[in-house]
Amino acid sequence: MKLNKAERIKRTRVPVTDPALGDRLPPGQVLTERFPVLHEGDVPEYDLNTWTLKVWGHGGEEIILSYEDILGMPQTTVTRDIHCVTRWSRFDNTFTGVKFQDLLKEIGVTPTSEYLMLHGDYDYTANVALSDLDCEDVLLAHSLDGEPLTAKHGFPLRFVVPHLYFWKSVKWIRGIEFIGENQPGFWEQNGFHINGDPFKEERFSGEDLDIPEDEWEKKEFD
Ligand SMILES: Nc1nc2c(c(=O)[nH]1)N[C@H]1C(S)=C(S)[C@@H](COP(=O)(O)O)O[C@H]1N2
Ligand SMILES: [Mo]
Repeated sequence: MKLNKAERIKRTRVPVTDPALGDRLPPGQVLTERFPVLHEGDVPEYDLNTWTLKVWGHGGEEIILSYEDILGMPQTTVTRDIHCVTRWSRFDNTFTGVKFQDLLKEIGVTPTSEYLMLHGDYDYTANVALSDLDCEDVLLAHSLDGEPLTAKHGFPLRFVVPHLYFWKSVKWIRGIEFIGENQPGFWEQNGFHINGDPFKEERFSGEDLDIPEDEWEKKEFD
């Protein structure tokens, strides 16, 4: 029997953390210099003239942004470590894009709900608390290390929430939905933790769920 993703991660040997990395590497993580590619489904292709980002659920009318709108907003660059629940961490990733805080200012949205659902192609979702997005280093990023994101890493726009496990950093972001009550997104419904703080090792949900096959079969780097 093939194990589902959460079950497989649970069974992998817990790596010994290099003490020289101090508190920088979260517990149970291994440092990698390569940049693994992980996702469900196909890599989308876009025409940037028709690409849109929608925002809804905030009380007002649905807001539809073009790629030009995003590039016209204040731009921010941050360098952060990222941590994947499959146990790799990568230090010093420099992302450029629009801070979530600036996006809200630019579109004049004052959130009244505490939770959001992020929607990425194709039909990928991740739930996040507003408090986890209301940070100086949460970006809708279009570039990594000064270059546009590659298609596999989320071109043209991805979320980057560096202080949560990387599954929350939705690639190919197309929708930002404000939701009244916290609801699990794709991986959160499939054995993973509702919050996902790597320093607290919030990897798995307690429930024993039936989980579909995952992207690990085609592990690759880009
Ligand atoms: N749209 C979308 N975003 C996604 C995913 C996905 O399947 N679809 N996978 C998530 C997971 S599980 C991880 S670990 C990271 C991987 O990002 P990377 O391929 O740039 O390393 O993207 C996240 N964002
Ligand atoms: Mo992941």
